[in-house]
Parts: sequence; structure tokens; C-alpha cells
Amino acid sequence: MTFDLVAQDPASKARAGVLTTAHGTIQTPIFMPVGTAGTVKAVHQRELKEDIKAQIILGNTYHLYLRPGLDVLEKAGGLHKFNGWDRPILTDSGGYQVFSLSGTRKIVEEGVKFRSHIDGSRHLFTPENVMDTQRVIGADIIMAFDECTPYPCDYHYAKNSMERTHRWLQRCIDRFDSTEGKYGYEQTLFPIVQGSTYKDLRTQSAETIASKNRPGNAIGGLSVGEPAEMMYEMTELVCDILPSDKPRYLMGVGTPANILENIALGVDMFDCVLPTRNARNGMLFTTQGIINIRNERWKEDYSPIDAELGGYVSTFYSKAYLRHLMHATEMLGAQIASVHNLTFYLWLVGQAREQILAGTFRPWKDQMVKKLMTRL
Ligand code: PRF
Repeated sequence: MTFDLVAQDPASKARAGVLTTAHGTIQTPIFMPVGTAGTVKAVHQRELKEDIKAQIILGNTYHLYLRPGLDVLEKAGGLHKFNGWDRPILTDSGGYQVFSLSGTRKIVEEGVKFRSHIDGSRHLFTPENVMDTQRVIGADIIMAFDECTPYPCDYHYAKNSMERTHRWLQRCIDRFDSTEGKYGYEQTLFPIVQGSTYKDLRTQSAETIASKNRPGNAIGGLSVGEPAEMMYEMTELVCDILPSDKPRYLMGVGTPANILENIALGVDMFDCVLPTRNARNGMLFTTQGIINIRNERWKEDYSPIDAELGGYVSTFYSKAYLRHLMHATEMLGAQIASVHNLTFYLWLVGQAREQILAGTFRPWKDQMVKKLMTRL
């Protein structure tokens, strides 16, 4: 994997780059649609490519390991072959899902013991077996096994957890470096900065992660309920320590405004369930601001969902029709809303990139953040 920086905004820390993986290139800054169980919910591959213009999608080790399981994935030839997505894929390690999804879990030095949220069966994730699992899934970028601390988190818990995440990281690296990809192409391991909302811990974690000298780095443990200003403070501190010639990935972020603010601080990659999850509840992100399509206000609004955004679903279908589908709990409603929101997210990061290349990102961002936060 290689990363080439192509531009730097003069009035912020925003950068534009090109990330090259075995399954193609990614123009950064980029947003990665979340495809937890090997599918971006309610979205066809063809729509992902042609309408949304996704360049990379995310999968989850936790879900794929539990279902369909490693045998099915390995016999398919990996996740790319299984779901038909031939562009880059990144998998999260399970270090977050195991905490947010499984009912009972126990953290020990060895790893995390947990019960499946599907059938209650017992499992153990360790840094080693999580690397092996991600080798079987075959994503281009794989994530280290970490613990994402909750917010708020007391200092001693955060410190102990971070130190364990660092020990786990070394075990991930040892396993990753002594194994090979199963399908003949290169995979890359990204380590993850933790440290909760404590500046000294974040500094220590970012320095530790930077010292591992991997091709890319991630920032975890943020957007877990802390105020946005606190998240930006942590991102800025960490970005200033992580090497500038490597991509920086902020995990699980966020709203359109969060994404623009973090791009301004030097983040290159994002993922979040927000555009797809909220779409299914009727919340749409548009070029005019945020709308709840279920509201009475749109009942007889026959104008396109978002004429300015363009793209197939956003210009073809009207607000009134989508509102009707949502109220009738028609599946097509979830499909249209998901494609629209993802088209918007990919458009937004594409615009950010254009503005960085033109040297006008900072003023554009300030004005855009205000517009996008408007609730219509
Ligand atoms: N760690 C991992 N995945 C994540 C996170 C994390 O801290 C977050 C935090 N927002 C989202 N996804 N492994």
C-alpha cells in the first residue's frame, strides 16, 4: 500500500492524497460506507459504484466471523469474491463491536471472552486470532485489536486499557508480520490510538502508535458521547503526532459537520453508520441541511429529494413519494434514503477534496458546516 499527498490546504491542516491498495486507488479525504455483514444495508453493489461512487467499503470481523463464518468466506475466496465488491475493503477488528453488541463479555490479558448476540454461543477474540480471521476475510486494510473505552471513563481505567491495547497491538503486529495474505494480494495493518479524553494518554498512545511505523494509522475511542469540541481537541493533538506522510483514519465519525471539522485537523479517512442507519429512520442529509422526510411538511412536496446534489435517486424520486414509502414501511423507502445519504456523504468528501486542491478549503468548510447543520 502506498500513500501520496497531493495537496495541503494553506489555512488548515486538511490534505488531499491518493491511497493505493491491491484493489485500486482511493482519493482522500474519503468516507467509507459501512457494510457490517458484507453488505451496505439496502444498497446494491451497482448503486454503490455507479450512483454513490464509493471507493472503499468497511466490513466487520465480529459479524462476519459469527455469520457466515470463516469456512464459507475462505471457500468463497475471501469477502471480495463473496459479495462481488472488487474495490478496496477495510475490516474493523471486532475490538469495538464486541463491546457494543455482545451481551456478556470479559476482558482478560489474553483477549476478550464474549457471547454471540445471535445465539449466545461462547467465543474468545485474541489479537492473534483476530489477525488470522482478517486474513481469511481478506480485506485490503485490516485493523488492530483494541479496546474502545466508553465516555466518560475514569483516568485509571483509560490508562490501563490503553496500555493493554498497546500490548495487544504488538501481538497483532507479530502475528500479522509472520503470516501472509491467503489470496495472493497484499494486506495492510493499521494500529489504533486510544487514551479516552485525556491529553497525556492520547499523546502517549499517538507516540506509541507512530513508533510502530505502519503504512497507516487510526484514531479510536472518539465519538462515543463526548462533546464535539472535546473530540476535535483530541483529534488535533493526535494528528499533530501521527506521521503526516501516512493516512489517518478516524473511526466511527460522524455527522457531515464532524467530518469537515476533522478533515480540517488532518484526518483522511472516515466511516460511520449514520448515513445508512438514519436513512432507515427517515433522516436525510441534503445540500440544503438535515430533513426528516417523515414530517408532514413534505406530504405534498413533489420536488426532487435533492436537485442540487444530483445523482439518480435524489433527482428521480420526490420528497412526497419518499415520505409516503417511509410511512408505509415500504422497503424501497429504506433503499432510496440509504442511497441518497451515501451519495451525499461521498459528494461531501469529494467537494472537500476539490476545495483542498484549489486551496480554498478553510472558508468553504466554515460556510458549509453552518449550512449542513440547518434543520429544515
Ligand atoms: N475501535 C475500533 N473500532 C471502532 C472504534 C474504536 O475505538 C470506534 C470509536 N468511535 C468506532 N469503531 N476497533
